[in-house]
Amino acid sequence: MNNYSAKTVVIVSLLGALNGCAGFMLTDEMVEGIHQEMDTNHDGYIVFQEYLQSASKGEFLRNAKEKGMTVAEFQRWEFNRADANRDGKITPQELIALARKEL
Ligand SMILES: [Ca+2]
Ligand SMILES: [Ca+2]
Repeated sequence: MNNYSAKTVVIVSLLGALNGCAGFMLTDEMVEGIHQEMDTNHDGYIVFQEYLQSASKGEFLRNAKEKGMTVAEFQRWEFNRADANRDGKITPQELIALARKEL
């Protein structure tokens, strides 16, 4: 569980970049590492269910409020931002592209 909270902080920083709460450079290798940790069944993709486990309810709620969305709306919106080709799976390449775009 210690791992889990460290991972959560990094992911919130990564995907929260648009909200202005990020600010440090992530290398491709670091993003790949984040992807591997979020991909809990290790099939090479992050699906929506795995994404939902990447942050606590409180963090999702805080981010949703900042955007003026419900938690469900925010989660769908954020997942779709990362899932560039809308196939329901986030690849390491898609996560790297998102990180490059936002940082
Ligand atoms: Ca997976
Ligand atoms: Ca995809």
